[in-house]
Amino acid sequence: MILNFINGQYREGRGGRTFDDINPVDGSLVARVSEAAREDVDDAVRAARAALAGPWASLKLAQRCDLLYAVAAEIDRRAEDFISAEVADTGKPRSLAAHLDIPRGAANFRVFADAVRDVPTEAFTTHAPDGKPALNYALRRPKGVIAVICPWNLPLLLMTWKVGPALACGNTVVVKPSEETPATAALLGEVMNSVGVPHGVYNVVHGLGPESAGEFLSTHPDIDAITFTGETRTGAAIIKAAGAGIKPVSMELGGKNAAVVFADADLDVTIAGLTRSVFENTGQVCLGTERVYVQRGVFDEVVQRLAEAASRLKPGRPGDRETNFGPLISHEHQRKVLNYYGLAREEGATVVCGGGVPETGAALQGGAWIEPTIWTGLPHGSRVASEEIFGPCCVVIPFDKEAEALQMANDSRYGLAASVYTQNIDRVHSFAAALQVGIVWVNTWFLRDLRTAFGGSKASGIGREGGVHSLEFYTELSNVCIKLNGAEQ
Ligand code: NAD
Ligand code: 6OD
Repeated sequence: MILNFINGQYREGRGGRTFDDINPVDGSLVARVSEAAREDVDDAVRAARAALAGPWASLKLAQRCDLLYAVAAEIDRRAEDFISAEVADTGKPRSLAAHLDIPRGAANFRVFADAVRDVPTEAFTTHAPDGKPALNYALRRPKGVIAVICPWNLPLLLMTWKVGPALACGNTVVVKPSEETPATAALLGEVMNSVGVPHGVYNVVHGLGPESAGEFLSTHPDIDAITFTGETRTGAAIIKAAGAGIKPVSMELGGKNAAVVFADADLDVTIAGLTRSVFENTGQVCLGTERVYVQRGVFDEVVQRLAEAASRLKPGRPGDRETNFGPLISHEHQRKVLNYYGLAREEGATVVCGGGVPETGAALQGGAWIEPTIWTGLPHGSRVASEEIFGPCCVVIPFDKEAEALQMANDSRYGLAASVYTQNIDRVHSFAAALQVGIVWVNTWFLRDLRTAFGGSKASGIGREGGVHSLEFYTELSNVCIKLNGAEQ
C-alpha cells in the first residue's frame, strides 16, 4: 500500500478509501494507494504550519542548504529505488528515467540550495522632507505553507522542481502527486526522514482532483500559495479556488508547441531534435512538439526522415535493452489520444505513419500502447493542429515565407515553447523575439539550464519558475525603511 506522508509518519487516510496504481505497460496492479480524506489534508497543512514556525525556521540558511544537498545525495544513492518506482508508475523506458527523471529530481535540490545562497536583495537611499537620509532595504522571508499539485508525466522531476526551491526559501510543503503516479513522492518521504529534514516540512497527500485531496488542498484556508503543473482546464479551477482565498499561484499549464524548420537548417540536427520533441516520453511532455512547420524546399525530406525515425521506436518492457518507447499513462489517456487519431482522419489528414495501437504481443496487451504518428495534409486551423493531444504525434505543414511560419506558430491559444531550426543567426534573433512563447529552443530541444526563466504565456500559464524566478515566487519581500536622524546629506 502506498501511504500518505504526514508530519514525518506514513499513514492511511482516515476514510479508509483506496485507489489503484496501475502499470500502463500491461495493466497490472502496482499498488493500492491510500486516499487522504479532508481531515488528513487538514493534518498535513497543520503539520506544515507547525514546522514552518518551529524546527525549520530555527535552521540557519547554510544548514537548510546542507540538508537539501543531503536530500539530493540520498536520491542519488537510492537512484535504483526511485527509477523502479517511476518506471512502474509510468511505464517509461528505464533508460529515460535513469537519464532524465531521477537525476533531475536530485539536481532540483542542489540548484535551488545554491541559488538561495546567492539571491540578491535591493537597497535604496532616499531623503525625508527634513533632508535627513533614509535607508531602504528588502528582507526576504518564506511565503509559508505551499500547496504543490503535480501531474503524472515527469512525476519526481516536476514535483521537486517546485519542492526544491520552496524548501530552499524556508517554506514547508504539502504535495498532492498525480493519482496516476504516487510512488516517488511517497518514497521521497523516506529520504527526508533519513537525512533529518524536520517532520512536517515535507508532507504528501494522495488522491484525485475534484472532491478529493486536490480540491481539499487547493481550497484549504491555511495554505499560503499554490504551485500547480497540469492541464489548463484544471489550472483554471485552481485559480478560481485561489482567487477566493486570495492565494498567489504559479501555473505551468498545457501547450501546443510549434517547431519551425527553415530550408537552411542542418537536417541531421533537425531530425534528432524533432524525434525527441515529438516522441520522447511517448509525447507526454508539456514542451513537446505537436505542430511542425517546414519550409517547402525541405518538406518531403523532413517528413520522410521523421517517419524513418518513428519506425525505429521500439515499444516494450521498460527494462529491455531495445525498448525506447513506452506506453501512454493510462487507458483513459489512450482513449483521448485515439480519439484525436480518428479526428485527424475525419479532418482529411494523410497518415504518414502510425495512427493506431501497435501489435505488442499477448503479454503487453493490457497496456496503454499507442503508435507514433505523423500527419500531413491538415490545415493549420484544424482541431488536430490546434488542440493539445499530449501524445506521440505531430502535424507537419509546409510554408513558403518566414512571415507565414511566424503567423501560424503564434496563432494558438497556448504560448509555452517553440523550437526553431535554421543556420541563419540573424533570423534566429528576430524570429525568437517575435514568437509569443515563454521558451524558445534553437537547433535543439529541452536543453535546460535551471537558472533560466521557465513558464508559458497565454493559456500555458502564469508566472515563471527557475533560478531567481522561483525564489521570487516562494518568498515574500518586506521593505524596511530606516530614517537616519544623525546625518544630513
Ligand atoms: P491534470 O490537470 O489532469 O492533473 C494535474 C494534477 O491536478 C493532478 O494531481 C490532479 O489530481 C490534480 N487535480 C485535478 N483536478 C483538480 C482540481 N479540481 N483541484 C485540484 N487539483 C486537481 O494534468 P495531468 O493530466 O496530470 O498532466 C498533463 C497536463 O499537464 C498536460 O496538459 C500538460 O501540458 C500539462 N503539463 C504542463 C507542464 C508545464 O510545465 N507547463 C508540465 C507538465 C505537464
Ligand atoms: O525541466 C523543467 O524544469 C520542467 N519544468 C519541465 C517540464 C516538462 C513538461 O512536461
